[in-house]
Amino acid sequence: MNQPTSTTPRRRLRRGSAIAASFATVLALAGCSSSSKSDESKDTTATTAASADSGGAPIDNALTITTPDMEYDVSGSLRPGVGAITMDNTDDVTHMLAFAQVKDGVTTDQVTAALDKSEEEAGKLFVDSGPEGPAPLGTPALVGPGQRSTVTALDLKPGTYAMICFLTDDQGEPHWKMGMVKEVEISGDTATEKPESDGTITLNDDAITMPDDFNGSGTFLVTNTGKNPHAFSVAKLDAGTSLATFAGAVGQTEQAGKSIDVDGGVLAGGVDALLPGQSAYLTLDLEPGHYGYISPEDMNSPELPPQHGEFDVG
Ligand SMILES: [Cu+2]
Repeated sequence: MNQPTSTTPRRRLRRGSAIAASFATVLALAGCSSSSKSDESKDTTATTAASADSGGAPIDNALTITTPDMEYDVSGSLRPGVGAITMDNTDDVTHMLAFAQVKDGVTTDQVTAALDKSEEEAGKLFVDSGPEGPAPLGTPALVGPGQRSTVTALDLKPGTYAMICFLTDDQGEPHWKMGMVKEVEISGDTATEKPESDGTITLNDDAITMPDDFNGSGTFLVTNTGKNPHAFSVAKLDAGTSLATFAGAVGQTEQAGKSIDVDGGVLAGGVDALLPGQSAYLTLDLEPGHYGYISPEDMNSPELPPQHGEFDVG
C-alpha cells in the first residue's frame, strides 16, 4: 500500500533520527526505495556499545530502554556528549527507536497529535529537521524480540528527545499509536569517556569491511567512509534461510504496511543511519548461530546491496 510518494514524508522523520538506514535498506531490497542521497556532511559522531561481558553499556553515561508491551520503559539518564543508549527488546515483536531532539517545550502529546496528521507535520516539531529529517545521532537500529543493541552517541546535545517506533502490526497500526512515543531529557555536564574499541567496521558505498578476527562479540568502531548515509544491521538467520530471502521478506512486509516479524530470522540490532564521515561504536554480544549483516542505503534493486556479508558465531 505504500507507494514511493506516500512513503516519502514518513521516511523523512525516520531518516537521520536513527532508524532510517535499516529501513532504507529494507525498502531498497523490496525494490522501491527512493533515492536518499545526502550531501550533509555533519561532523556528528556516534558510538554504539553494549558490554560483551555484562550486556550493559561500556561507559557510565548510559540509558537503557526496554520495550514491554508496546511502550518504551526508560532507566538511567543521559548527559550531553558521549552517551550510551541500550535498546533491550523485551517484547515479542520487533521494535525500533527513532531518537531525535524536539524543539523547546514540545510535549509527547504534541508529537503524537502531529504524527496523527502526518509524519511531515511531526517533523516540524524537531530540531534541525531539514528535508531529510533530523540529523542522525548514531543510535540502535531495528531490534528483534529478545535482542539488544547498545549505541553510544559521541556528540549528544542537551535538550529534549523524542523516541518513536514507526513499525506497524499486521493491520498497519503503527506502534507509536499504541504507546511507543516517549520523551527523555539530556542535560548536565558533558561526558567524554569513550568505550574501548576492539576493531573497526568500515561502511562505504561499495562494501562493508569487517575486522579480521570478528566473532560477533566486542566493541567496534563503525565508521562511514562513503558519500551516502549508511547503516549497519545484523540479522540472525535460521538454518536454510539466506540473508537475501530474510531481508527481502522484511522489506516486502514493511512495504505492505504489515508487521516485519517474518519467519527465517530475527533482527539482532546494529547502528542506524550514519552520515558520510560519521562514526559510532557498536558493541555486540551475539549468541551462537549464523548471521548476516547489511548496509541498506540507497539501493533501488531487489537484489542484495554490495554492502553485506555473513558470519558464524560459536
Ligand atoms: Cu515498535
